[in-house]
Amino acid sequence: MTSYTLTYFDFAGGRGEPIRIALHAAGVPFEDIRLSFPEFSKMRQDTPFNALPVFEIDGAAVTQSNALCRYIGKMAGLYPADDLQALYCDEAMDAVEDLGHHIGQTFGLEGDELKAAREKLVDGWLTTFVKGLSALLQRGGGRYFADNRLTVADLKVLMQTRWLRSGALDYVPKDLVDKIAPNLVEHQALIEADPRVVAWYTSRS
Ligand SMILES: N[C@@H](CCC(=O)N[C@@H](CS)C(=O)NCC(=O)O)C(=O)O
Repeated sequence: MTSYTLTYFDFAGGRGEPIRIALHAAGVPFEDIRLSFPEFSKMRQDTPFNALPVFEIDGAAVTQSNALCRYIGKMAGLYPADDLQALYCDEAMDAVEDLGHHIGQTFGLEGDELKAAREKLVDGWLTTFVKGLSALLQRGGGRYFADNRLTVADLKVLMQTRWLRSGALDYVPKDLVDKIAPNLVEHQALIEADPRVVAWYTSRS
């Protein structure tokens, strides 16, 4: 039997969590390795791109979260078979990656520098991407990003919406998404209530 291991940080979000949920939805047993940031620092040079997630299939490492979402999404029935719907699914996932990249550029900043960078982000890329994702959701019919059903794109966007609304990002207003993209708030509730998502969190509790 093929063995699967996912190594990511110990929190329910980011690039790793959609992969965990999809693996669980696929009924694929996997070793869920969760690292603290100090633990990652010690082993980052041993990862292919000095980053997580790292997925291992029979011990062979594979990286890149969206590629992994597609691969496992296919196993779980969470990736569209139709090429156009697959394109829509990929587009939303890549937009989340770009948004994460812009937010990531403010990590490590402190004090006034952090404040200025985050405020610039809120007035710029963050608003652009939240509005853009909102428009993609609208194009998909308002409930899902692609294929009129749950796909890995919904899982990936859920992580981003949850993060932005959590208040965890200093100087990013918690209600930014609520104000400019209420359909993403409804989307968060819909995806969090999906039986496959609920089943993952039930399995963890
Ligand atoms: N393109 C990669 C990016 C991976 C990435 O940047 N991961 C972050 C965590 S979500 C990381 O490990 N960063 C390394 C660091 O901050 O040192 C992917 O999509 O998997």
